[in-house]
Amino acid sequence: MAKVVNAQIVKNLPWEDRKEGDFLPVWRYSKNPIIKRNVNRTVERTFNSGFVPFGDEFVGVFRGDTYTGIYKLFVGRSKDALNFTLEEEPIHFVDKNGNPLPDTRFSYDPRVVLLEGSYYIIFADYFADVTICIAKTDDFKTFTKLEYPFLPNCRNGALFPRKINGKYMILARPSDNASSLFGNIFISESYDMEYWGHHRLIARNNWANWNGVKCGGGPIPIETDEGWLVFTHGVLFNCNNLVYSMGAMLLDRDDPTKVLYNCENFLLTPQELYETTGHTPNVVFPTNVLVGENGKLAIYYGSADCYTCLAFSTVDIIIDYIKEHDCLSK
Ligand code: BMA
Repeated sequence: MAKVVNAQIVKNLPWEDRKEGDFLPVWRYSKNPIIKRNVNRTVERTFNSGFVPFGDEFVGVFRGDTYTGIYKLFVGRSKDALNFTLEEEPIHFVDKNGNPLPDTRFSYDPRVVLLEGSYYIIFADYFADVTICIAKTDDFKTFTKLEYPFLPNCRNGALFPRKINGKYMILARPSDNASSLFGNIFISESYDMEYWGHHRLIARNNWANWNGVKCGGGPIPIETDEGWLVFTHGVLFNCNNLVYSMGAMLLDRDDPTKVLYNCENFLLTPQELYETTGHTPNVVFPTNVLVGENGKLAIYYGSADCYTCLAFSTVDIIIDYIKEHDCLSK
Protein backbone atom coordinates (compact mmCIF):
# COMPACT_ATOMS: atom_id res chain seq x y z
CA MET A 1 0.00 0.00 0.00
CA ALA A 2 1.49 3.34 -1.06
CA LYS A 3 1.03 6.12 1.50
CA VAL A 4 0.29 9.73 0.58
CA VAL A 5 2.61 12.07 2.44
CA ASN A 6 2.26 15.79 3.26
CA ALA A 7 -1.04 16.23 1.41
CA GLN A 8 -4.09 18.15 2.56
CA ILE A 9 -6.51 15.25 3.09
CA VAL A 10 -10.04 16.20 2.03
CA LYS A 11 -12.67 14.65 4.34
CA ASN A 12 -15.68 15.38 2.11
CA LEU A 13 -14.02 14.24 -1.13
CA PRO A 14 -16.53 13.70 -3.96
CA TRP A 15 -16.51 9.97 -4.62
CA GLU A 16 -18.05 7.13 -6.59
CA ASP A 17 -16.86 3.53 -6.38
CA ARG A 18 -15.49 1.80 -9.44
CA LYS A 19 -18.17 -0.29 -11.13
CA GLU A 20 -17.82 -4.01 -10.68
CA GLY A 21 -15.93 -5.58 -13.55
CA ASP A 22 -14.38 -2.26 -14.65
CA PHE A 23 -10.70 -2.98 -15.21
CA LEU A 24 -9.64 0.57 -16.14
CA PRO A 25 -7.46 2.52 -13.63
CA VAL A 26 -9.51 5.76 -13.77
CA TRP A 27 -13.31 5.97 -13.87
CA ARG A 28 -15.48 8.97 -14.74
CA TYR A 29 -18.01 10.69 -12.48
CA SER A 30 -21.50 9.62 -13.58
CA LYS A 31 -22.75 13.24 -13.65
CA ASN A 32 -19.99 14.73 -15.82
CA PRO A 33 -19.43 17.44 -16.81
CA ILE A 34 -19.52 19.13 -13.41
CA ILE A 35 -19.29 22.64 -14.93
CA LYS A 36 -21.25 23.14 -18.14
CA ARG A 37 -21.29 26.13 -20.49
CA ASN A 38 -22.56 29.71 -19.91
CA VAL A 39 -21.07 29.73 -16.44
CA ASN A 40 -22.00 33.36 -15.65
CA ARG A 41 -22.31 36.76 -17.35
CA THR A 42 -18.57 36.92 -18.10
CA VAL A 43 -17.46 33.32 -18.52
CA GLU A 44 -18.80 31.16 -21.31
CA ARG A 45 -16.61 28.11 -20.57
CA THR A 46 -14.33 27.08 -17.74
CA PHE A 47 -11.86 24.16 -17.75
CA ASN A 48 -8.16 23.38 -17.03
CA SER A 49 -8.28 24.95 -13.56
CA GLY A 50 -6.93 24.43 -10.02
CA PHE A 51 -8.45 24.66 -6.56
CA VAL A 52 -7.70 23.63 -2.97
CA PRO A 53 -9.47 23.14 0.37
CA PHE A 54 -9.64 26.57 2.02
CA GLY A 55 -11.45 27.08 5.35
CA ASP A 56 -14.77 25.25 5.14
CA GLU A 57 -14.93 25.38 1.37
CA PHE A 58 -12.86 24.92 -1.78
CA VAL A 59 -11.36 27.94 -3.49
CA GLY A 60 -9.32 28.18 -6.62
CA VAL A 61 -8.36 29.94 -9.77
CA PHE A 62 -10.26 29.04 -12.91
CA ARG A 63 -9.54 29.55 -16.56
CA GLY A 64 -12.55 31.39 -17.94
CA ASP A 65 -13.03 31.74 -21.69
CA THR A 66 -15.12 34.90 -21.85
CA TYR A 67 -17.83 36.02 -24.27
CA THR A 68 -15.16 38.11 -26.03
CA GLY A 69 -13.23 34.90 -26.71
CA ILE A 70 -10.32 35.97 -24.50
CA TYR A 71 -9.21 33.62 -21.71
CA LYS A 72 -8.65 35.11 -18.26
CA LEU A 73 -8.39 33.89 -14.68
CA PHE A 74 -11.27 34.02 -12.19
CA VAL A 75 -11.64 33.08 -8.54
CA GLY A 76 -14.09 30.19 -8.06
CA ARG A 77 -15.62 28.70 -4.90
CA SER A 78 -17.43 25.52 -3.95
CA LYS A 79 -18.77 23.87 -0.79
CA ASP A 80 -18.65 20.32 -2.17
CA ALA A 81 -16.02 20.36 -4.98
CA LEU A 82 -18.87 19.60 -7.41
CA ASN A 83 -20.87 22.82 -7.69
CA PHE A 84 -18.84 25.94 -8.32
CA THR A 85 -19.53 29.68 -8.46
CA LEU A 86 -17.09 31.80 -10.42
CA GLU A 87 -16.61 35.52 -9.85
CA GLU A 88 -17.59 37.68 -12.81
CA GLU A 89 -14.63 40.05 -12.48
CA PRO A 90 -11.30 38.55 -13.58
CA ILE A 91 -8.26 38.54 -11.29
CA HIS A 92 -6.15 41.72 -11.57
CA PHE A 93 -2.63 41.11 -10.31
CA VAL A 94 -0.35 43.37 -8.26
CA ASP A 95 3.45 43.50 -8.13
CA LYS A 96 5.59 42.71 -5.09
CA ASN A 97 5.05 46.24 -3.76
CA GLY A 98 1.29 45.92 -4.02
CA ASN A 99 1.01 48.17 -7.09
CA PRO A 100 -1.56 47.18 -9.74
CA LEU A 101 -0.10 45.55 -12.84
CA PRO A 102 -1.67 46.05 -16.26
CA ASP A 103 -3.80 43.08 -17.34
CA THR A 104 -1.98 40.88 -19.83
CA ARG A 105 -3.45 39.90 -23.18
CA PHE A 106 -4.52 36.47 -21.85
CA SER A 107 -3.90 33.99 -19.04
CA TYR A 108 -4.89 30.32 -18.86
CA ASP A 109 -4.54 26.82 -17.40
CA PRO A 110 -3.85 27.66 -13.73
CA ARG A 111 -2.67 25.12 -11.18
CA VAL A 112 -2.89 25.98 -7.46
CA VAL A 113 -0.66 24.66 -4.68
CA LEU A 114 -0.28 25.25 -0.94
CA LEU A 115 3.41 25.75 -0.26
CA GLU A 116 4.93 27.02 3.01
CA GLY A 117 1.60 28.46 4.15
CA SER A 118 0.80 30.47 0.99
CA TYR A 119 -1.07 29.55 -2.18
CA TYR A 120 0.81 29.68 -5.46
CA ILE A 121 -0.87 29.91 -8.85
CA ILE A 122 1.11 28.63 -11.84
CA PHE A 123 -0.37 29.49 -15.22
CA ALA A 124 0.30 30.38 -18.84
CA ASP A 125 0.56 34.16 -19.23
CA TYR A 126 1.34 36.70 -21.92
CA PHE A 127 4.87 38.08 -21.46
CA ALA A 128 5.88 39.17 -24.98
CA ASP A 129 4.55 35.75 -25.87
CA VAL A 130 3.22 32.84 -23.86
CA THR A 131 5.18 31.67 -20.83
CA ILE A 132 4.67 30.33 -17.31
CA CYS A 133 3.87 32.82 -14.57
CA ILE A 134 3.92 32.25 -10.81
CA ALA A 135 1.67 34.31 -8.54
CA LYS A 136 1.07 34.12 -4.80
CA THR A 137 -1.96 34.72 -2.59
CA ASP A 138 -2.89 34.19 1.05
CA ASP A 139 -6.56 35.07 0.82
CA PHE A 140 -7.65 34.56 -2.84
CA LYS A 141 -8.33 38.31 -2.94
CA THR A 142 -4.90 39.81 -3.58
CA PHE A 143 -2.73 38.04 -6.13
CA THR A 144 0.93 39.03 -6.40
CA LYS A 145 2.86 38.16 -9.53
CA LEU A 146 6.40 36.93 -8.95
CA GLU A 147 9.18 37.00 -11.56
CA TYR A 148 8.53 34.92 -14.66
CA PRO A 149 10.53 31.70 -14.17
CA PHE A 150 11.11 31.08 -17.89
CA LEU A 151 11.48 33.03 -21.12
CA PRO A 152 8.72 32.56 -23.69
CA ASN A 153 7.58 30.14 -24.95
CA CYS A 154 6.71 27.79 -22.17
CA ARG A 155 3.52 26.32 -20.66
CA ASN A 156 2.11 23.72 -18.32
CA GLY A 157 3.99 24.58 -15.15
CA ALA A 158 3.43 22.47 -12.04
CA LEU A 159 5.16 23.57 -8.86
CA PHE A 160 6.03 20.86 -6.30
CA PRO A 161 4.29 21.36 -2.93
CA ARG A 162 7.53 21.55 -0.93
CA LYS A 163 11.22 22.24 -1.30
CA ILE A 164 13.31 19.17 -2.09
CA ASN A 165 16.93 19.27 -0.90
CA GLY A 166 16.50 22.98 -0.19
CA LYS A 167 15.21 23.81 -3.67
CA TYR A 168 11.81 24.63 -5.16
CA MET A 169 11.07 22.48 -8.19
CA ILE A 170 8.78 23.00 -11.15
CA LEU A 171 7.71 20.98 -14.18
CA ALA A 172 7.48 22.86 -17.47
CA ARG A 173 6.84 22.21 -21.13
CA PRO A 174 8.75 24.54 -23.48
CA SER A 175 6.70 25.20 -26.62
CA ASP A 176 5.92 27.76 -29.28
CA ASN A 177 3.05 30.23 -29.32
CA ALA A 178 0.66 27.98 -31.19
CA SER A 179 -0.69 24.53 -30.62
CA SER A 180 2.88 23.25 -30.90
CA LEU A 181 3.51 19.93 -32.54
CA PHE A 182 6.26 19.25 -30.03
CA GLY A 183 6.59 19.22 -26.26
CA ASN A 184 8.66 17.48 -23.59
CA ILE A 185 8.58 17.59 -19.81
CA PHE A 186 11.46 19.40 -18.09
CA ILE A 187 12.11 19.92 -14.40
CA SER A 188 13.87 23.05 -13.07
CA GLU A 189 15.10 24.15 -9.65
CA SER A 190 15.32 27.39 -7.69
CA TYR A 191 16.64 28.38 -4.27
CA ASP A 192 14.45 31.51 -4.05
CA MET A 193 11.59 31.04 -6.54
CA GLU A 194 13.11 33.87 -8.56
CA TYR A 195 16.10 32.41 -10.42
CA TRP A 196 15.44 29.04 -12.03
CA GLY A 197 18.04 26.70 -13.49
CA HIS A 198 19.51 23.20 -13.49
CA HIS A 199 16.95 22.31 -16.17
CA ARG A 200 16.65 18.58 -16.77
CA LEU A 201 14.64 16.73 -19.38
CA ILE A 202 12.59 14.05 -17.63
CA ALA A 203 10.28 12.83 -20.39
CA ARG A 204 10.52 13.13 -24.13
CA ASN A 205 7.39 12.84 -26.25
CA ASN A 206 6.65 9.55 -27.99
CA TRP A 207 7.48 7.23 -25.11
CA ALA A 208 4.20 5.74 -26.22
CA ASN A 209 2.03 6.21 -29.25
CA TRP A 210 -0.58 8.25 -27.35
CA ASN A 211 2.00 10.99 -26.68
CA GLY A 212 3.64 10.82 -30.11
CA VAL A 213 3.94 14.61 -30.58
CA LYS A 214 3.96 16.02 -27.08
CA CYS A 215 3.73 15.43 -23.37
CA GLY A 216 3.41 17.85 -20.48
CA GLY A 217 2.86 18.05 -16.76
CA GLY A 218 -0.63 18.11 -15.33
CA PRO A 219 -1.75 18.73 -11.75
CA ILE A 220 0.55 19.49 -8.79
CA PRO A 221 2.68 16.36 -8.07
CA ILE A 222 1.45 14.16 -5.21
CA GLU A 223 4.03 12.94 -2.69
CA THR A 224 3.82 9.26 -1.69
CA ASP A 225 6.26 7.05 0.16
CA GLU A 226 6.99 5.38 -3.21
CA GLY A 227 7.81 8.63 -5.02
CA TRP A 228 6.15 11.66 -6.60
CA LEU A 229 3.01 10.72 -8.49
CA VAL A 230 2.80 12.96 -11.55
CA PHE A 231 -0.24 12.98 -13.81
CA THR A 232 0.57 14.12 -17.34
CA HIS A 233 -1.09 14.87 -20.63
CA GLY A 234 0.12 13.42 -23.91
CA VAL A 235 -0.86 14.21 -27.47
CA LEU A 236 -1.27 11.92 -30.43
CA PHE A 237 -1.30 13.46 -33.92
CA ASN A 238 -3.43 11.26 -36.12
CA CYS A 239 -4.41 11.85 -39.74
CA ASN A 240 -6.65 14.86 -39.04
CA ASN A 241 -6.67 15.63 -35.35
CA LEU A 242 -4.80 16.02 -32.08
CA VAL A 243 -5.92 13.69 -29.28
CA TYR A 244 -5.12 14.67 -25.67
CA SER A 245 -5.01 11.83 -23.12
CA MET A 246 -4.04 11.55 -19.48
CA GLY A 247 -0.97 9.61 -18.36
CA ALA A 248 1.16 9.21 -15.24
CA MET A 249 4.69 8.60 -14.03
CA LEU A 250 6.45 8.15 -10.72
CA LEU A 251 9.50 10.29 -9.84
CA ASP A 252 12.11 9.64 -7.17
CA ARG A 253 11.03 11.20 -3.88
CA ASP A 254 14.46 12.68 -3.02
CA ASP A 255 15.54 13.44 -6.57
CA PRO A 256 12.52 14.06 -8.86
CA THR A 257 14.83 14.47 -11.85
CA LYS A 258 14.88 10.64 -11.82
CA VAL A 259 11.90 8.91 -13.38
CA LEU A 260 11.27 5.59 -11.61
CA TYR A 261 8.36 4.36 -13.73
CA ASN A 262 6.61 5.77 -16.77
CA CYS A 263 3.29 4.33 -17.83
CA GLU A 264 3.09 3.15 -21.42
CA ASN A 265 -0.71 3.08 -21.31
CA PHE A 266 -2.79 6.22 -21.07
CA LEU A 267 -5.02 6.39 -17.99
CA LEU A 268 -7.92 8.20 -19.65
CA THR A 269 -8.56 9.09 -23.28
CA PRO A 270 -11.45 10.96 -24.93
CA GLN A 271 -14.48 8.68 -25.27
CA GLU A 272 -17.55 10.49 -23.95
CA LEU A 273 -19.35 13.07 -26.09
CA TYR A 274 -18.29 15.89 -23.73
CA GLU A 275 -14.66 14.90 -24.42
CA THR A 276 -14.89 14.23 -28.16
CA THR A 277 -17.06 17.22 -29.13
CA GLY A 278 -16.50 20.89 -28.44
CA HIS A 279 -14.15 23.78 -29.20
CA THR A 280 -11.19 21.42 -29.42
CA PRO A 281 -12.48 17.90 -29.99
CA ASN A 282 -10.84 14.93 -28.26
CA VAL A 283 -9.27 16.60 -25.25
CA VAL A 284 -8.85 15.18 -21.76
CA PHE A 285 -6.57 17.60 -19.87
CA PRO A 286 -5.96 16.99 -16.12
CA THR A 287 -4.94 20.00 -14.01
CA ASN A 288 -6.12 19.33 -10.45
CA VAL A 289 -6.30 16.44 -7.96
CA LEU A 290 -7.87 16.34 -4.49
CA VAL A 291 -6.62 13.63 -2.15
CA GLY A 292 -9.05 11.95 0.24
CA GLU A 293 -8.70 9.32 2.93
CA ASN A 294 -7.18 5.91 2.08
CA GLY A 295 -5.47 7.31 -1.02
CA LYS A 296 -8.72 8.18 -2.79
CA LEU A 297 -8.22 10.64 -5.64
CA ALA A 298 -10.66 13.06 -7.27
CA ILE A 299 -9.04 14.01 -10.58
CA TYR A 300 -10.35 17.16 -12.28
CA TYR A 301 -9.80 17.60 -16.00
CA GLY A 302 -10.85 19.89 -18.81
CA SER A 303 -12.68 18.27 -21.70
CA ALA A 304 -12.84 19.45 -25.31
CA ASP A 305 -11.73 22.95 -24.13
CA CYS A 306 -15.35 23.41 -22.97
CA TYR A 307 -16.13 21.68 -19.69
CA THR A 308 -14.77 20.84 -16.25
CA CYS A 309 -15.00 17.11 -15.53
CA LEU A 310 -14.20 14.73 -12.71
CA ALA A 311 -12.81 11.21 -12.53
CA PHE A 312 -11.76 8.92 -9.67
CA SER A 313 -9.04 6.49 -8.73
CA THR A 314 -6.81 5.62 -5.80
CA VAL A 315 -3.08 6.05 -5.32
CA ASP A 316 -2.65 2.27 -5.10
CA ILE A 317 -4.56 1.54 -8.30
CA ILE A 318 -2.58 4.18 -10.20
CA ILE A 319 0.85 3.19 -8.87
CA ASP A 320 0.19 -0.52 -9.49
CA TYR A 321 -0.97 0.30 -13.02
CA ILE A 322 2.11 2.47 -13.72
CA LYS A 323 4.40 -0.34 -12.54
CA GLU A 324 2.52 -3.00 -14.48
CA HIS A 325 2.74 -0.95 -17.69
CA ASP A 326 6.13 0.66 -17.11
CA CYS A 327 7.96 1.38 -20.37
CA LEU A 328 11.35 2.13 -18.78
CA SER A 329 11.91 -1.48 -17.77
CA LYS A 330 11.34 -2.73 -21.34
C1 BMA B 1 -2.92 22.86 -24.87
C2 BMA B 1 -3.34 24.03 -23.98
C3 BMA B 1 -4.65 23.76 -23.29
C4 BMA B 1 -5.69 23.15 -24.19
C5 BMA B 1 -5.08 22.05 -25.05
C6 BMA B 1 -6.07 21.49 -26.06
O1 BMA B 1 -1.79 23.15 -25.60
O2 BMA B 1 -3.41 25.17 -24.74
O3 BMA B 1 -5.16 24.95 -22.81
O4 BMA B 1 -6.70 22.58 -23.41
O5 BMA B 1 -3.96 22.54 -25.73
O6 BMA B 1 -6.50 22.48 -26.95
